[in-house]
Amino acid sequence: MSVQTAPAENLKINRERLWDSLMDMARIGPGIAGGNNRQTLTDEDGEGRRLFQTWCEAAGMTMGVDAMGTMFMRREGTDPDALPVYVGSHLDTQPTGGKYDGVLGVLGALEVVRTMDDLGIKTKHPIVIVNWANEEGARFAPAMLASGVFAGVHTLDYAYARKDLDGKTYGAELERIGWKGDETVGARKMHAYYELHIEQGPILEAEGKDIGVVTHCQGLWWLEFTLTGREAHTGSTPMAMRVNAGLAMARILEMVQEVAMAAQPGAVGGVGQMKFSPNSRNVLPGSVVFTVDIRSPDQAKLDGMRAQIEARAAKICDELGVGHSVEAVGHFDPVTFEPELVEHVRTAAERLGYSHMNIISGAGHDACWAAKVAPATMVMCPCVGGLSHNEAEEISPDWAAAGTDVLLHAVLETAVIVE
Ligand code: HGY
Ligand code: MN
Ligand code: MN
Repeated sequence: MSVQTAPAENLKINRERLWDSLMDMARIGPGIAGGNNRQTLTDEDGEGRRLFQTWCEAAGMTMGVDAMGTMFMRREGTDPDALPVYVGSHLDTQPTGGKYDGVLGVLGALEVVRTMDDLGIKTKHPIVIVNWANEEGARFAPAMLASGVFAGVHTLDYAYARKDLDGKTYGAELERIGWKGDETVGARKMHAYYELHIEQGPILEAEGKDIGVVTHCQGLWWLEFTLTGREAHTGSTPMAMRVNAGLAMARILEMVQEVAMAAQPGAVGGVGQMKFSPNSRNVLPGSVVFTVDIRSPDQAKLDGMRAQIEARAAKICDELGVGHSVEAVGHFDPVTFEPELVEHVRTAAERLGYSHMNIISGAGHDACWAAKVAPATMVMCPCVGGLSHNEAEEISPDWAAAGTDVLLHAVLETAVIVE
């Protein structure tokens, strides 16, 4: 009989086993400065997937893989007809990524299942652990590509056609590493979705809190600008004769900073990737391609920044005689997570005696797309100095354990313990 009992406050995960699994995974696709370079659909990603599969199958779970390469590991519930509670994140990393971004959420979910197995805990709803493919969007834009297809935001054809900087497509690379599954993307229905993730910002550590109760996630635009100048000699071309796409890019970056600062509080804007062609020291660039990343939890502010940046960028380029085009290559509106699940996270932190505070996620996560198709929320733990997307990303074993303990309790509340 399924009863809605709350997990006991002394119910906790095996923190040593969790930390060992994080360190074991971190050995796959090592970076050059202590972090990871396990970019999506690389051989290293494939190796990490196989290790995760081995661990899950050793815990008696069965694997499904969809046509985007997302992995689903199922632990049976007592009611086979009940929709599963999904718990997950991503194993792919940035090229100079940390050991915990995404990985804590996937291996924290595995630790939840392992703890349930240790204690013989049965739940009405099955549990499914998810390793979403291509969350980072570093190699194939946009970020959260596979969860976006799952939520019906992108088509499979669009996703397969996405190219990396070497011109390789997502579809070809997925075939190459042998992780193109046969499941229809998005066919699975979720009872609920939870994601544990490091904050990737400084707030929780600065406030001395163990747990972030994530109520919302800020929205995002990725605006890819292509500026067209005229290739010319950097030495013999008089300044007045230049059609300088590099200068236009610099003025646009300065303008983005100004627009984001004027939109404070609660707005960010910047550029992480740019490409000069022909990228030769003594040739003025014929083409400059770069992506502006702007975000805000406030819809009007987010869209207002986009409109202002596009209008002012056009003016900057016209003044310099530089051609320009802009394409939105990534977008999601601000997300409000499911209040009932948010409350499960909050009461779990209180039951376990962990300090906590409400927080809005600054980074995007697969939970943002999961929230379009199911009740969803997140649990966050601090990270040292708020640093992430950097090989020096660090968390404490205490923070990892606290976040996973809360995840365990919230998942059990939703999956319903069966005595
Ligand atoms: O871009 C993001 O917010 C996430 O790290 N993919
Ligand atoms: Mn992440
Ligand atoms: Mn990330």
